[in-house]
Amino acid sequence: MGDMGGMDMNMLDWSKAPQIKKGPGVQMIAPMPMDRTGDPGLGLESVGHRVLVYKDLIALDPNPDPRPPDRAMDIHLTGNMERFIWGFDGWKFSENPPAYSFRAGERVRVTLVNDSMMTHPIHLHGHFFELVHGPVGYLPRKHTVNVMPGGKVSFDFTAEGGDWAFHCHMLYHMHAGMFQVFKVRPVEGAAA
Ligand SMILES: [Cu+2]
Repeated sequence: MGDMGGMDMNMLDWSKAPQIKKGPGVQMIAPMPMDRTGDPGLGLESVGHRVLVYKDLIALDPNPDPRPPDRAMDIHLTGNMERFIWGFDGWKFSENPPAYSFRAGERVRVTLVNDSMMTHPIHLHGHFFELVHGPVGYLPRKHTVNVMPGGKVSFDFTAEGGDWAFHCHMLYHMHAGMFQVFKVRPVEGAAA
């Protein structure tokens, strides 16, 4: 019990991510999330042939908005495998979390941190975003990105006005709560 308690303490250090809502929907918080975009996917580590990885990608066309980000934010991919709860920052969508808010036209760097032991393909509607690696001006553009267990992925995007679904593309994770809204408003209505 003492040992287990110690392990739980180590895997659930809330100070690593103060924005996460505490509760049963969070089983662990990655103690040292790493950029794993150069790693082969799970199960492809020792297949005996070359495996393409995100770090191999380069955009064919110049990026349409090469501005550096105005601000940066982290979003944690959280879950509890035993209770089959999935979410973002400790919230299931059915708990009505506050939407992630943006101003139209702003350029934001989002870092996804995977606090679970599964890969999650995270999908944003209405946008292409640029993974933050590769030659400047030719960053790879995606609308979905796999985030490996204990991994983190950063992307930059230019917010387009509207309410946009943001969710894990494993639909049973989405239905279990891993869904949110990117709410993008004109500058005048930014406080709305
Ligand atoms: Cu998922």
